[in-house]
Amino acid sequence: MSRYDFIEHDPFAPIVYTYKNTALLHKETSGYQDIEVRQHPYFGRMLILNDVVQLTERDEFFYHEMLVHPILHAHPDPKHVLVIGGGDGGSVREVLRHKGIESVTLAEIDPRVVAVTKEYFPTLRSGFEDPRTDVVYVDGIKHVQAPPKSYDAIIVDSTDPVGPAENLFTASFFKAADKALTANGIFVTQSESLMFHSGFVSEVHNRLKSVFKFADCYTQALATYAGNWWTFSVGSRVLNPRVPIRKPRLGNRYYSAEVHRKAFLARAILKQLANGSIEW
Ligand code: AG3
Repeated sequence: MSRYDFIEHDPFAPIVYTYKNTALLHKETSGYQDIEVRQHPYFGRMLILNDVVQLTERDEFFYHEMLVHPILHAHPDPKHVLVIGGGDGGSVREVLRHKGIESVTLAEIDPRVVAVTKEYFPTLRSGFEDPRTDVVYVDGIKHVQAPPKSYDAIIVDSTDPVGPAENLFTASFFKAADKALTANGIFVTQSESLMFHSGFVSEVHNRLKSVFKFADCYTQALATYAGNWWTFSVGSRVLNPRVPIRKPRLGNRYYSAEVHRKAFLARAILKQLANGSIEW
């Protein structure tokens, strides 16, 4: 198999990453985007959408554990969870590890992302085989505007805010998400790099603040995303996301109560975000 370098074209990032010695395993253009799967000597298999790396086998657990577990541990008893985007199944897999989950709805716009990742990423697909999982191929915005049920948690595992995912970061989407939540429901979205996109993180934070009593933000270092210092933005009417109120189950690779508490931004930095941008 020929091996060659893959250069990431992330329109949202001021730097360019080159992954050395990748092998192309799959390439197609779906109705929504270009989908590629590559094999890398260090990162393992990589999922690439529109030339932007979405996950690698090597470090996806940091992203998926840190997207899912903080809000689910801040909730006393999550039963019904909605994942928007996340067609690779990684977030669904993590949700299902919580005892007491009765249903996970995955609202993914592109059926081909699900089909391709099911075929090429065996460590991600367990959630698709679970009877509690319901996959619907729909625009996440449409789904929250007319939700079939109320959710205890809504998790947005989207691509970058360019193209179709742009609408998933608007105040009107956050309002619709709030309505689709139960009274003590909780919301989280991946929200880009604190280093490179702090203006955007600030916009997301203030939009969440205009809808939810608790608007907060935590971070996780992720080697595979340009900017590395990745943010996750949270909204909730009644639950303080900073406080893990249930004991983490054993067996996480990274997430723990200690990690949860340390992940949240210092109040002074959150304040700067609320004021429009970070001073660096
Ligand atoms: N979701 C995409 C995270 C953002 C990636 N952006 C970037 N590299 N510029 C990841 C999907 C994994 N379930």
